[in-house]
Amino acid sequence: MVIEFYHYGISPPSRSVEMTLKALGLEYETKIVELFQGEQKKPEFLAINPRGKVPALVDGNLKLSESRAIAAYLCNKYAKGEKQSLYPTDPDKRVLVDMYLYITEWVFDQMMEYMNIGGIFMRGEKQKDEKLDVAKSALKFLDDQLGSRKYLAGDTLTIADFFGYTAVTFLDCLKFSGFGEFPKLVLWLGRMKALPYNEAVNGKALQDATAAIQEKLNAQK
Ligand SMILES: N[C@@H](CCC(=O)N[C@@H](CS)C(=O)NCC(=O)O)C(=O)O
Repeated sequence: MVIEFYHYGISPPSRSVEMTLKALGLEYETKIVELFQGEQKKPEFLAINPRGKVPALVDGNLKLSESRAIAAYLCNKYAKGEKQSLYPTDPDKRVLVDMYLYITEWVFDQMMEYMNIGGIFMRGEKQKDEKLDVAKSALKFLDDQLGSRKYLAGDTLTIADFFGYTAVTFLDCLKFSGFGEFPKLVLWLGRMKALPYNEAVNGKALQDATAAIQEKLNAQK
């Protein structure tokens, strides 16, 4: 039975799960949940995720939500050989990935505090410029943590990188131009952009998100 992936392109956690699906080379069927039409609160979707949020995933009898749990599950169940490094089985390595899975949730929250996506879409507001420092403090934290490492949890790509990447690049929707202050972060972003599935997962999705957000912001000028 094929994996069903409940997705909405603008959603960074959804795209992190999709990066995991692609990195593992899994087949899946995408089911778009139109968030702005409220499809996530309809009974059909609530039967899959009672919290009414994307992403969600159905694999056989399992109905899964929470993006980080889904990405970890996919690796636990399907990663073979070299792909196991995406979520290593060695406890000493895995704990570093888990650590960054939690940290990237905080990073995402910091981005959202500044970006004010709900306010832009629902209440005709703008991003919260007074919170730019909040977003930048998370970028600085990642820049410091990366140091001379290639990826967040070491020199090997892991699922934690997917979550960090989609959180940080969400800033592109506001045409954020301050990445230059964080040179190690820029190098890491370059590595992530070069992944063979990056464009398929994030390219058009980020462009569409940018267009939708900019349209809302321009309408307020
Ligand atoms: N902690 C959850 C967060 C999921 C989440 O907040 N999804 C948002 C999109 S990014 C959503 O579905 N929002 C619609 C709603 O809350 O009605 C995860 O990582 O999966």
